[in-house]
Amino acid sequence: MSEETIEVQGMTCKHCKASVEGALSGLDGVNKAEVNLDKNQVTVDFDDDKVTVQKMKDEIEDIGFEPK
Ligand code: 9UX
Repeated sequence: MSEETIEVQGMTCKHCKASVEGALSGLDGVNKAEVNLDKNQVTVDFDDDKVTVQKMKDEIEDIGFEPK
């Protein structure tokens, strides 16, 4: 398992938080995703044999937020 923190712009309310956490949690290989709204970050625990940071960023973009 690996842990990575991704900067994400555009998350302002608890529904944004839930959307990003839900989308990332739905990816195969993601164990846990937790958004910190104050910091504009999502911290993800994942299996790096199954999923990449790029794939997670693509997913965040697909649902309308801006990963950095
Ligand atoms: Mo809250 Mo987020 O009303 O795109 S869902 S701002």
